[in-house]
Amino acid sequence: MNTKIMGYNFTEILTHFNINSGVPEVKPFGSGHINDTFLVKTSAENGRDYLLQKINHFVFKNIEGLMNNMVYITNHLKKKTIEKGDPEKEVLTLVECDNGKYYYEDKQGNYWRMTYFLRDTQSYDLVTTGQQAYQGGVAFGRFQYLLCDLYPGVLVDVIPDFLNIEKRLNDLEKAIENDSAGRVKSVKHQLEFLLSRADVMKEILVMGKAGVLPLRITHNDTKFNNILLDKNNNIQCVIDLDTVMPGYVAYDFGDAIRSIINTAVEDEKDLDAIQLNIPLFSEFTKGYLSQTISFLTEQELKSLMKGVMLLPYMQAVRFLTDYLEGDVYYKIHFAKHNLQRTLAQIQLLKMLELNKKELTDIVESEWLNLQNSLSTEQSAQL
Ligand code: ADP
Ligand code: GN1
Ligand code: MG
Repeated sequence: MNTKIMGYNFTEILTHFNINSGVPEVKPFGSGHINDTFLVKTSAENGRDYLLQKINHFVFKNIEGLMNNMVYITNHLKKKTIEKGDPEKEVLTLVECDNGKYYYEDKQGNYWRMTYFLRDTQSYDLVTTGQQAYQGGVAFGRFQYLLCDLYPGVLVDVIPDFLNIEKRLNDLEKAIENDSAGRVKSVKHQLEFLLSRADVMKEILVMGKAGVLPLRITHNDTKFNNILLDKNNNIQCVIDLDTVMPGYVAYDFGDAIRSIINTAVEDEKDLDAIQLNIPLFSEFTKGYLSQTISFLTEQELKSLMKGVMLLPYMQAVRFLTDYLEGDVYYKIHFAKHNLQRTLAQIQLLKMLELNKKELTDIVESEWLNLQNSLSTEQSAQL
């Protein structure tokens, strides 16, 4: 077994998880920006494979709270899935450790957790087909639906104010003031662009604080690569549950659209390649509303487009803050990676601003279509 990758002693780490692994092969996996993920391929006959993750405890300061959330959520989802589906395929399964917990702290103070690896699944950084987009909508809509009977306060706020734009803008202001990496003067235009939109981007927060939008349990990291599709490109499982906590539905809708509607990747260098794939927007919306129509309020429906504008904006603010702070939060793969990510998100926002009316009309018409077909179904049953 390749016991040492990146300096971690996997032989030791794996002994603490309740698995029958034979002599496993461990290799880095996935393209996330925060945690370190490894595929553990076992040599046991017909053995299960596992996904081992080192949780980034600089980002997630309350590991116990985070893991309690994850256990709570996966148990709830499994209970809800058991009647009609296969909980082991459709919901992440955590592996217990020899300390009775679902995470292990190694001697270096790193935190590890493990889930069953879901075979024959695929995650995508870029969405290309209407079916994928529709299934993404079903996945995140159903996720919210299955959790909407829970009181949001049962979960710990794993990162307080995670998607609070006011807080993110304050962080940006502090980064400008400190200018610790000496980069502020090189991003004057980007700062102007972002700061000029600060007020309008606070609308969801204002509506939430006023009680117009209900707090629900939301995923809060609905990038498309946080769902697994099966061989036929149908939804199998929503993953990356670290940030599941109280939030507004528009956050999940907006962040998913951010990764679906863009014809290019999140950090695209060629800004002309960043165009909108509007048919994918319609498909995602159709799938999302099909699962959420039973509980979404009218105000929540109206807030969805605000989320579509807010999430690329917030991401640009976060990437730029990290760039100004000297790249301390997101993993980067080259020197100006956070700047390139910022530019790409700003470009995406510009495209969304140009097409806002068309997108707003689509949300409305998909909603009406769905309501019409539901009432036709109901009258046919009478
Ligand atoms: P990160 O926080 O680093 O984004 P994720 O939990 O999203 O970590 O996992 C990274 C990648 O690993 C995912 O995009 C997906 O491709 C893959 N993955 C995660 N969990 C599983 C699983 N249980 N089975 C199969 N693949 C998985
Ligand atoms: C991070 O871990 P990953 O790559 O799924 C980040 C998200 C951002 C995303 C941008 C805890 O998600 O909030 O939207 O990068 N996660 C955290 O790609 O900050
Ligand atoms: Mg992820």
